Order: sequence, then structure tokens, then C-alpha cells
Amino acid sequence: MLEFEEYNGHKLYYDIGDITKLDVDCLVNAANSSLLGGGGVDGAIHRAAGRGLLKECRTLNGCKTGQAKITKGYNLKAHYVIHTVGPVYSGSKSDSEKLSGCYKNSLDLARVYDIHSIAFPAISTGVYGYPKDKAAKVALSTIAHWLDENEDYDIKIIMSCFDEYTAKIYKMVISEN
Ligand code: AR6
Repeated sequence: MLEFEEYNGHKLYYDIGDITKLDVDCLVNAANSSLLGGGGVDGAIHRAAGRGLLKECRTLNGCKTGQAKITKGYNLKAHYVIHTVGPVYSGSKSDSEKLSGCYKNSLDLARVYDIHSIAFPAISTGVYGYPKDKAAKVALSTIAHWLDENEDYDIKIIMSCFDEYTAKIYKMVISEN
């Protein structure tokens, strides 16, 4: 895990590669509203966690866009998985509100479960088509705002980047800030 330059007075970390390999308290999954698995990072997390994850997900009755639900991590190094559902990109104003909700609600849940390290994939930027630069702005500003509001809570936040390009986008957004 590498550190970004500071962003709005907060330390943020990034990792390039597969999120499922990370040794953190919690992984965030970019799921769909059924919470019953899919492709992309969702598929990778379910494969690495094993069948127990799907079994627990079946008990959750799905999840609304912008909301988040938590399960155990099963065969992952992470003890927990927070499943959040990003918006399918439409170009309307509600996209950013919903995407911001994913990050905020995931962090609120992390705090309730006493989670002190958490890795986020670039939610909605794959199958759901959210432009990576726009999504990075929403992700980083929401996280910084949450950290401002939760200054008394110690949490290490890792932006999981599947490729160098995603890391470059985050760095660009940070440098423009
Ligand atoms: N580790 C880290 N990042 C990853 C990994 C991985 N193993 N695999 C993909 N990414 P996506 P979405 C990146 O499509 O757009 C699923 O089918 C990827 O490069 O996984 O929110 C769900 O079930 C991209 O930047 O999620 C939903 O139906 C980012 O993760 C739908 O896709 C998100 O890409 C959700 O679409």
C-alpha cells in the first residue's frame, strides 16, 4: 500500500492490483442490488471468499443503490465485506448523490463495526459505466468530508486500483484539489 499526497489534510492510501489480496479489516464490494454476486470486483470477492459469503448474502434481502450492508469475510484475509450498490451511470445529477452515498454509508457502517482499515474499489467505474475521473472526484471528496466529520475515529482508507490508470486518475484529482 502506498500513500497518496495528502488530500484535504487527510492521509489516503492506494494499492494497485486485486482487492481480494489486501490485508485489511474490511473490503468494500461494488455489488448489484440483488447482492447475489456478479462479474468484476463482485465476482472476484465472491470467488475468494467462498460459498459462505453467498449464503449470508442470501439472507440480506438485497440492497438499494447508494446503500450498504455488511457480512463476514469468510476465506478472505478481511474480516468483513461491506456490499454497496453504485449507480448505473446515466449522466443525471442523482448519479453523484448515489455514488457519494455508497462511500458515506460504507464508512458509517465501518465505524459501527469498529473497522479501522478499509479498501474501496472504484465503485461504478466498470460495468456500470461511471467515468473514472468523475467517480474519483465524488469518491475522494466524500471520503475527505467523512474524515472531517469523524476526526475522533482512526481509520486507514485504501483506494484499490485495479490498474495503474485508475491510480493515475486519483493522483490527478488529488493534485488538482
Ligand atoms: N480488485 C480491484 N478492483 C477491481 C477488481 C479487483 N479484483 N476487479 C475489477 N475491479 P465493476 P461496477 C475494478 O464492474 O462498475 C458486477 O457484475 C474495475 O476495474 O466490478 O460498480 C456487479 O455484480 C473497476 O474500476 O463494478 C454489478 O452488477 C471497478 O473495479 C456490477 O458489476 C468497478 O468495476 C457493478 O458494476
